[in-house]
This record gives sequence, C-alpha cells and structure tokens, in this order.
Amino acid sequence: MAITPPEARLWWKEPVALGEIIWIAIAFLWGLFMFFMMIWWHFDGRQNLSTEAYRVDPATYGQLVEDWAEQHTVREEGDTGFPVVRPESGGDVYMYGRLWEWWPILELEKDQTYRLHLSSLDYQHGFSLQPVNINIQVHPGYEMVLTITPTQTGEFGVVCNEFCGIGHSTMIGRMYVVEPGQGGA
Ligand SMILES: [Cu+2]
Repeated sequence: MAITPPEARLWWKEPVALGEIIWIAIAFLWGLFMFFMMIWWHFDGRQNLSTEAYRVDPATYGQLVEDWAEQHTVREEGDTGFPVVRPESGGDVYMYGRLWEWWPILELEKDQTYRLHLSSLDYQHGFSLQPVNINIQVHPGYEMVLTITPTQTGEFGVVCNEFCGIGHSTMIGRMYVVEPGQGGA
C-alpha cells in the first residue's frame, strides 16, 4: 500500500514499453524451445534416465536385495561389514536406500550393460552417483530400473540428495567399476 494515493486512478493502464515486450517474447520463445528440447533430449540425450518402474512392497524388495546380495558377495569392505556385491556381467543389479545407507556396495565391469534396480525401504531418498552426476528419485513402493553401461573404471560415490533426517549427510554408498575379469575377492 502506497503512503499517498497514485495520481491517476487507473495507474496500471500504461502502455507496455517496447523493451519489455521484447524481453517477454524472448523468455516465452526460450521457454517453448526448452519445452520441446526436453522431449528431444529424452530420445537423444546422453543421460536418459529410466521411465521403467514397477510397484513393489518395500519389505519384499528388501528381502529380494538381501537374498541376491548374499549369493553374489565377493568380499567385505574393510571392516565396515558392508558386503561388496558383484553381479554376473550384464545382469541385474540391486540396491536400496534406507535410513541412512545405500546398500550394498556394488562392483561392476566396465563396458557391460546392467539393469540397475533401485528402491527405498522407508522414505524418499535421492540417488546421486558422483562424480558423474547421475540423479534419480528413489521412493518406497516403486522399483526404478535403469539400464546403465559404465564407461570408466574407478570408485564412485552414491550420496543421498533428498534430505531424509538427522543422518542424511552420512548416507553415502559406493560403487566400483573394474576392468572385465578384475576385482572380485
Ligand atoms: Cu536419504
């Protein structure tokens, strides 16, 4: 509210300046362009994340991941008690998020294509693979399936980028990518 009333009663009835019209037009056209690029990138982007998802009961998913991990564990990570799990090359890979861990640690082979299954056992978490910056929302009740092909070897971190409580900042997982035939026990 102004301290003094404006001089003209219809104070907003001013012609729009040319500069403003041009900026609105540029912003509008850019918005339209990016809207269509979103669709384009879905088919031609270098980081096409999954549209593949299934309903799953969190407890069932947790059991499935633990059974699978037990069959494919190759070693323990230091003295942390975390299993390092190595799937068949080119096979299905499972990981879950929960308060406050990504479980288990995965070991994949370079240039093999895997189907990575992700879900949460409790709340919403954010899977963020670092430093390559691949991000996906992880919800309880939904199993997301990503088709991935690691192209570089090394150690990758999985951080949670969806605030999930007091231990959120400690929710860090790990993924190894090794040359075919290497790694293991
Ligand atoms: Cu989290």
